[in-house]
Amino acid sequence: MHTPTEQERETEFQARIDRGEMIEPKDWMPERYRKQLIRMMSQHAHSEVVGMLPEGNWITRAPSLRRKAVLLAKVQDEGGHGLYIYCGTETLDVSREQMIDDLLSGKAKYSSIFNYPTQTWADIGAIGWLVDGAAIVNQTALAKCSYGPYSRAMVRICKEENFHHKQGYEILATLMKGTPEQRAMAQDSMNRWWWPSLMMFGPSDKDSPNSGELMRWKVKRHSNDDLRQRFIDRTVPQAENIGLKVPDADLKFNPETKHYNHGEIDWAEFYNVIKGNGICNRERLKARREAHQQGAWVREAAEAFAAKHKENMIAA
Ligand code: FAQ
Repeated sequence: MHTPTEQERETEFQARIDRGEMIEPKDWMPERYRKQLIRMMSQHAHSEVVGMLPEGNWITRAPSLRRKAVLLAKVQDEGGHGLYIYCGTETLDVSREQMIDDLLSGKAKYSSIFNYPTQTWADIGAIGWLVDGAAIVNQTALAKCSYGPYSRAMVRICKEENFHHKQGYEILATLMKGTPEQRAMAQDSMNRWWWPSLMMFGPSDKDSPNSGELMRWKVKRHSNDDLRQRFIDRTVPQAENIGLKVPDADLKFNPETKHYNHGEIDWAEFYNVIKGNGICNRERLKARREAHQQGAWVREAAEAFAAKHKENMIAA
């Protein structure tokens, strides 16, 4: 019987992708596909977990019991998303320990957006509305990606992100109906979070080294710039609806393309943040390292419990 060569396997793999078939953990896949997915999915999981920090910062200061309950639920959801995506990544034969080590050593990235500080309550609104809004646009596309476990994780996560998005918008809409100080606080928050939210979609297409490969394998279904444009087009009318001004002097609706033209993104700022030099990079990693150390006893206890359980099973 003919044993397929590496080349033949890759050709068949690409044909499966082109036919729109889903790739599952036990299927053959090129090593590069596996590596790219581990990189992207683990970074995504890290983003969810590190993303709990800026919002967690406001749980004790939420302005009412209702706001506090909603924020607590949201932050817990993000932790759950992280665990869910870590599990999905483990199906690619990488251990949780390895992924966490890569985060804590600074080898693996997490989203640039979580290196900005939450200075006011309005920032909690901006994160829900803009950051979760951007995440939804990106993740709705990823829900149609070629890797089964990632695609299915995204379907569930997007449902929860929609709730996050609405609660964020409601916070800002409420502030915009408030006193002049509250309106100013909401606008200030919009001014600080708008551009970093656009950067969440990654570098412009011409400078995105991974996009070509990821799009050929249908991991990415749309380019960074296309998703960014989709986010802008749906978010600008929402801002106008509650009286917020988008901080972009060049923003203008183009009736021919039916899209908003927008100003130049400060890519120097983006690269500075992803290199580790943003306002909160060091603080975020320090918090994660401490949390990991403080959680050591939980991991040890869980392992001891699992070992005991196994012993009992064997004895029975
Ligand atoms: N931040 O070649 P590309 C959320 C890196 S979830 C940091 O275009 P790619 C929920 C990129 O890794 C938010 N690094 O890369 C929530 C690469 O470096 P590498 C997270 C970035 O992978 C809400 C290099 O630049 N979502 O927010 C960023 O094709 C509220 C070249 O870039 C995901 O991770 C960035 N923004 O496209 C939680 C979604 N952009 O790895 C709490 C999954 C680029 O080669 C509260 N990921 N880089 O060293 C993706 O869709 C893609 O990975 C992109 C980047 C679009 C982020």
